[in-house]
Amino acid sequence: MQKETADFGNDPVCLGDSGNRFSGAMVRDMMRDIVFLNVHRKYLDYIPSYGGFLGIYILSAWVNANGYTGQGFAGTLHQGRIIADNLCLRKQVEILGLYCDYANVTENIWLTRYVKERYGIPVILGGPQATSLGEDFLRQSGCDAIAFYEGELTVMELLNYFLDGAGSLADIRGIAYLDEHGVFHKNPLRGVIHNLDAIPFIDEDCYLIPRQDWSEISIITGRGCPFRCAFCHEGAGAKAVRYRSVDNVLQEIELCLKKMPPEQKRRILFTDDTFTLKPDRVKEICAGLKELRKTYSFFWFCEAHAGMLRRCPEMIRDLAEAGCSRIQLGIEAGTADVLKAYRKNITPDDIREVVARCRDAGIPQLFGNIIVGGALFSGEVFEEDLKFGEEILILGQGVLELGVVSYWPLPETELTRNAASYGIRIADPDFITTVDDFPQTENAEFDVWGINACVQRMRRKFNEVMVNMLRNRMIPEERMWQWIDSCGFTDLVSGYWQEALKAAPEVYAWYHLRADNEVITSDELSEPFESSRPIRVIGLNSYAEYQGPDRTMVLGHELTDRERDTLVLCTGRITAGEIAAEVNRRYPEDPGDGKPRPSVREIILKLEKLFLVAFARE
Ligand code: B12
Ligand code: SF4
Repeated sequence: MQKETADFGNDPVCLGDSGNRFSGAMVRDMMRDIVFLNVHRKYLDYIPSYGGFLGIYILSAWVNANGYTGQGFAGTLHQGRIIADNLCLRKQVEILGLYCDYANVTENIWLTRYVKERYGIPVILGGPQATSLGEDFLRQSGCDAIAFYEGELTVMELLNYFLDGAGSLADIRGIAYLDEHGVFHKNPLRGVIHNLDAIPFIDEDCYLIPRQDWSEISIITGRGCPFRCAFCHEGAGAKAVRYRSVDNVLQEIELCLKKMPPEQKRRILFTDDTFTLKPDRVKEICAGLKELRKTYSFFWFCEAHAGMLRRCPEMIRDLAEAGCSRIQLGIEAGTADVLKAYRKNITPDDIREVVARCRDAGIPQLFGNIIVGGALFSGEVFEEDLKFGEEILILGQGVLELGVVSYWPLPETELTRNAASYGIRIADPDFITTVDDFPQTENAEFDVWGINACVQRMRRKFNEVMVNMLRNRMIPEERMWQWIDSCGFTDLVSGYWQEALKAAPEVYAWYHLRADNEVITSDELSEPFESSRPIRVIGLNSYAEYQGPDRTMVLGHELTDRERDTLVLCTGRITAGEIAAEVNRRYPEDPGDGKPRPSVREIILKLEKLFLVAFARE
């Protein structure tokens, strides 16, 4: 029962600030048995929104379908605290259920203590990180029970116990708790749910705060993973793979599509680790998505195992034909030895082939991470990874982007358990020093700062490779058109390529002006070259620096004085013929240094090749 209460009648309680700030008044005014919170501190001015936080909403849907009422909320710890106050003061919740992953253990300890001390309601906790928590966590937080692995069945028994006094904690499988004498108990685990179709769909009632944005939905079509990757939580606690039926998945998608406002770009994210495990099933889902795309426009994204795509390349075609916009691929490393140590069941050649095949099939975006500071990491491995990353970026021709992450030693994984045999020393077992921004491992060659420097170097290098690809026209024109429409970037340009385009402003401006129909290329001129009006596409006051005779730097290009003056005259106000006359008037003499002197026409074409100049469309 709640210890402190306050009677606020039916008026909404606003414990937060007004305006755009988060306010408890947004919480639906109703009673519910359990509220699931997935909260993280807002670190680095960022909070992830991708992925749907399905666990807490699926649990809500499950309890709602089974005689209790439950709702979920994902956000910041601060918001979670406001919600807890709001609900507890108004007696609108009986139990709090917290989601815990590697990144929010201390937050959950704090929140549990806060709620227990102030309001005394039961607090239970589950989620991927729960498996590694036990007695210490229970004592530190005052949490009433930790639930391991899948939560649906366990949560029902916990609700029966806490709300209706039915059964006893000792009989609930898959939990740990302290009994009334403070003695720790860990009960036997329970089996997994086999019939995933029995799990109801998430609907509006599952949201504590009515969902404003229906433009993006996440769907998970199966659970478990047959692989045993040495760094992965799933790999460690691998569960039998189970699938929802294709009909069940498509039915949920269609229901969501109906809710999603057609004027917004609709996105569907498949969050399964194992979406591409069964080619026939992928084919069926793709056929269903193709059918749905006849009625609804939407983008969709999925995760894929490179080994599966390599073995069954027809899946890539199926995904592409069904309009898959982005595939997240487990790349992780660029050497066979490291991939083997990770038990990825793939080779660098598999990755190369999959990247090329996805590119050729027309998948617009591929994403993969390279892990720095993981298994067998050394200076040599780092150099190999750099080379491999550069190679596949070039191979991808703009389709692929690579994230660079430092290795996170997730608990219970093979790599964490046997870190030393992979050459890893875990620098901070308590995970205090990172908010997703700082390495947690060291090895014989690098301390954490050395690993940090490697992460930075690799990120810079990949950005540099991408910028060079843009400047050297290594991205097919059609892709550039897909990326840049007349209003700016389209949805089809990924974040890292956007960054690269920002670092090559002349390339962006050149394509943007062309997309806007303002300029054309020299190949498209219908009039004689001399009558064209060359026009520069970037501002000299931002990007040109005079460094002395015959050396003016423009975006990394060194221009001679004739080239520089030509660029200055390219404003679209005078023709190429007039520019040539003026430049030749200023530089009548051949310097006689024995080098062939380019004509002004050649200079203009060179400036065009460097993306500095285009031609005004009359
Ligand atoms: C989509 C996704 C994301 C999304 C959405 C996150 C989310 N929480 O849903 C985003 C991109 C935000 C994300 C971020 C991170 N993720 Co992530 N993510 C996933 C992914 C691929 C799918 C999640 C999902 O939808 N699962 C399906 C649902 C049904 O399962 P569930 O959420 O685990 O919930 C079930 C149980 O855990 C339990 N349960 C959950 N909560 C509760 C609460 C109570 C009270 C009870 C009783 C039970 C219970 O019951 C649920 C139903 O059975 C998983 C892999 C996976 N297969 O789960 C990784 C995974 C959860 N992510 C992981 C990690 C490490 C992270 C990050 C910490 C890493 C990082 N640096 O980015 C961040 C966390 C940042 C943050 N602030 O949230 C790890 C977690 C490992 C661990 N020990 O913590 C996983 C398991 C990946 C892996 N294989 O290693 N992730
Ligand atoms: S990394 Fe992916 S494939 Fe490997 S065990 Fe984890 S979920 Fe499975």
